[in-house]
Amino acid sequence: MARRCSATSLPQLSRLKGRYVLVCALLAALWSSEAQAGLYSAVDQVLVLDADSVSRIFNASSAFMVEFYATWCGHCSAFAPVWKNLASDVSEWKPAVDMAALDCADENNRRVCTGFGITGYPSIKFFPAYSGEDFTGESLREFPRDVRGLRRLIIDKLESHKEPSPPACPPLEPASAAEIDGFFENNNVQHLALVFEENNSYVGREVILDLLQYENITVRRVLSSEKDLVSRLGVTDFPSCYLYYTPTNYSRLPVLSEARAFYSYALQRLPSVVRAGRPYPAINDLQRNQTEEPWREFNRTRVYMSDLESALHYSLRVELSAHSTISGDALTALRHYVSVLTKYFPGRPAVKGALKAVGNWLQDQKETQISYSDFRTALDSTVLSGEGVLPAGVRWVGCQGSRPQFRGYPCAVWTLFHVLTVEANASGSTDPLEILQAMREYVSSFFGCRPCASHFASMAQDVSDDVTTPSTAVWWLWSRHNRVNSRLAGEPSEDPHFPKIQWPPPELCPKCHGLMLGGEHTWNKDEVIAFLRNYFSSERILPDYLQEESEAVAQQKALLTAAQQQKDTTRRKARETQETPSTQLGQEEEEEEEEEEDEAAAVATEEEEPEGMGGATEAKEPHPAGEEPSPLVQTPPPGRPPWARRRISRRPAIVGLKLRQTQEDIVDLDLFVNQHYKAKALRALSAMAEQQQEDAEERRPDSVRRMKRELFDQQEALLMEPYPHPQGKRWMSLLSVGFSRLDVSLCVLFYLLSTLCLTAMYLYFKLKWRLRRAKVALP
Ligand SMILES: Cc1cc2nc3c(=O)[nH]c(=O)nc-3n(C[C@H](O)[C@H](O)[C@H](O)COP(=O)(O)OP(=O)(O)OC[C@H]3O[C@@H](n4cnc5c(N)ncnc54)[C@H](O)[C@@H]3O)c2cc1C
Ligand SMILES: *[C@@H]1O[C@H](CO)[C@@H](O)[C@H](O)[C@H]1NC(C)=O
Ligand SMILES: *[C@@H]1O[C@H](CO)[C@@H](O)[C@H](O)[C@H]1NC(C)=O
Ligand SMILES: *[C@@H]1O[C@H](CO)[C@@H](O)[C@H](O)[C@H]1NC(C)=O
Ligand SMILES: *[C@@H]1O[C@H](CO)[C@@H](O)[C@H](O)[C@H]1NC(C)=O
Ligand SMILES: *[C@@H]1O[C@H](CO)[C@@H](O)[C@H](O)[C@H]1NC(C)=O
Ligand SMILES: *[C@@H]1O[C@H](CO)[C@@H](O)[C@H](O)[C@H]1NC(C)=O
Ligand SMILES: CC(=O)N[C@H]1CO[C@H](CO)[C@@H](O)[C@@H]1O
Repeated sequence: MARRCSATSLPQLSRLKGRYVLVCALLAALWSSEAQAGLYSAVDQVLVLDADSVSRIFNASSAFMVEFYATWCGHCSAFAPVWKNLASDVSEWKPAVDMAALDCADENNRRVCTGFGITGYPSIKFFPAYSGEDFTGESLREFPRDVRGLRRLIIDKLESHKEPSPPACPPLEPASAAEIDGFFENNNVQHLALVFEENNSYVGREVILDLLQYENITVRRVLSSEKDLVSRLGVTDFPSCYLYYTPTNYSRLPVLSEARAFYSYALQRLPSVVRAGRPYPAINDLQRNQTEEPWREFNRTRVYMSDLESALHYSLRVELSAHSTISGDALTALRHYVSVLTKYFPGRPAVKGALKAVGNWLQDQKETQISYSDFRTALDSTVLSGEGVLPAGVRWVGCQGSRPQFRGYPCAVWTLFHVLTVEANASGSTDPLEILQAMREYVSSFFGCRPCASHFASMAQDVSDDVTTPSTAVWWLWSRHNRVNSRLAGEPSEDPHFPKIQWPPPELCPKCHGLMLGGEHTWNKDEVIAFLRNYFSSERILPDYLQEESEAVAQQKALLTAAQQQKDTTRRKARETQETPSTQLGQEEEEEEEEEEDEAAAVATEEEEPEGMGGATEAKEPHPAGEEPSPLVQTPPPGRPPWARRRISRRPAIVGLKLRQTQEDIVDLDLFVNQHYKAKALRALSAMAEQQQEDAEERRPDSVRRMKRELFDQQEALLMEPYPHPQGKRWMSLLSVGFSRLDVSLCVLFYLLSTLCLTAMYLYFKLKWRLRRAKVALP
């Protein structure tokens, strides 16, 4: 199938080709047996290996810990959470040692596993940096089954690593007094942190590795037996951590508890310590110039109503507008979303009134499908009926980013749902899953960032098992949010002024943090819930920077009038056009113009938005049709958040028009993926390039398949369907990859075209041959 499709290289179609090769490859994957999902996925920080990608562990600049498992083995599924937790626990160590897993139950990996001499599962092998292809790994027999033990094992392996050791691995051996004295002469860093500890403690080495990706700081361990230094600094506690500048200038690092997590927390956030490769955040980043949105001062430990109202505006007026009609699962999602908002949104009376009116309107809709423009009319006309008003435009406050591409909407979405879970608990809700289900459905049906949606969906699979009371719902959302933070720390989407940390940090909630017996960090569940219930409570939400209600009403009315006027004008124009002979064309134009008119209203509404968040504004941007940049090499246009970029024009009346715009979307999507999943995306994209030559889809690693599915789902959603899982396409979603009819029919079309082309060639040559024969036969 794939081969046939990719053989269609008619020049005029070549622009579409790359895309449809992918489509075809995915179709091919459907025909072949769907490989099993395995125990690890893209949301885990474990590199999923397979027969093709296993070569990555050879001659790599980092060492590898590889787990060989079988999906069906009970011990393996029991061990998988440990391996995942370990991977996220040591995710900062990746440049020195990376974590991987390989599913030996997968037919295609059988040969590889045999080659490594794997006989039982789970097995763990250590591959030092720069291992050769013929090296079968160092078996770690009787390995510990807990995170702490495994982490120490990794350190032991790194310490005994033979040359050449991983270049990124910092020195782990204890420092001597002489070394410390000459340190600043030989090194150009600002901070030197010394962890004083006993010979058998691992804390120092763990902190050294935790800080390995940070610049402007060096961490060394000093043993308690180093009497000279110990007495010079007057060290009495082991372990303890000191910041050392000169023999007379040093200070003890103030921490809540003397343990690894607290040292790392504190050191990573010292002034001028930055993650390597990230631009050093300039202080004046936050002082905007005249042309930009002014910076709104805010308290970082508070929640602002302005963010929540902006999130509502953006989701209801911009994000939803990507769906011209809403039905099926998407309609259910919308009903649930509006329903929890009506019940629990702790807003101003005017906003609550507007939400209530929209909720009632939705309830009155008995059809199986609604049009977005009707929904929008219902939302906007609440101001005319005096039921309330949802202010238009976005004003981020607590969710401001230091650059337009950072924070904003996704930050406010998190905040909104945290507030809703807390509010549901406070108002005595009896259904613990109400909010989380509404969130899951909203995110999966509408959230503009499609990869986020699929990651969230896979994280939220187990929600109904874990959440039994409204207060565990609060806890659940917090813990998933922290998992996302851990995965995204250091990614290009991270705002350097708002680093992604495990939240709340010790200074914000000291009681939330605790230590287990072995010195492992732990969260005090009850304290965290209590903290969240206070932090996100409705009484604490600040009303600063909110638009005045009267102002909002006046603005909304003006917008409605303007939209109405424009409608009248276009109607009149359309009628005039209709009177000319080509009536049919006229009608088409009218339809089209009505679409534009909606856009115009949306644009008008989004006037206040900082650049980049206005999805509708985006649609106006002309794109030179001739130069289609390659999706893989284009650099991102500055100043646009990835989610804004994909939300482009929604209701084109003509498919041809739509196709062109969708292509732009694809470019943006790739950028997004590139930005957000640097490493994973590179893996996946290179795999995809290979994909175009061969159709060995089932052998792809899970993460790659997932990535592709995401890419594909997103393209598909944009290309054809106003909502992701329309009922009419049951058979397609049954196959677990949502295909749109257009994709399938284009593939079939290509197939037919290539067949036609081949037939034509065949007929041509046959004719020619016959003519020649006739000529020869002539005397
Ligand atoms: C459902 C969902 C899935 C997402 N998936 C992805 C993804 O896969 N890839 C991607 O690149 N981006 C994803 N994002 C976006 C990403 O999580 C951030 O929202 C975005 O990068 C902006 O980050 P931020 O710095 O504003 O902090 P955010 O993570 O948005 O947090 C907002 C605020 O909430 C508070 N907070 C932080 N952690 C917690 C916590 N654990 N509990 C309670 N409050 C907390 C802090 O005050 C923080 O400033 C997703 C967003 C959502 C809503
Ligand atoms: C291993 O990688 C280095 C550079 O990273 C390269 O010079 C060397 O040739 C590679 N060795 C093999 C056997 O591939
Ligand atoms: C630290 O302990 C190891 C073994 O536990 C021992 O071999 C080594 O000599 C000790 N080093 C010091 C400085 O005591
Ligand atoms: C100690 O060194 C730090 C960093 O160089 C400096 O900021 C601080 O002022 C110094 N303190 C004293 C007392 O000299
Ligand atoms: C170290 O910090 C200083 C500011 O104190 C900064 O100018 C410098 O760029 C930082 N170095 C690195 C490598 O980030
Ligand atoms: C002001 O902001 C605009 C838009 O971001 C930018 O192009 C311009 O260079 C900035 N000017 C200064 C002086 O920073
Ligand atoms: C921010 O809010 C907290 C809690 O209300 C308060 O203690 C703190 O002083 C505030 N910070 C600023 C800078 O206003
Ligand atoms: C109103 C209500 O039911 N609040 C509950 C929220 O959850 C906590 C448990 O953490 C309960 O104690 C409250 O009663």
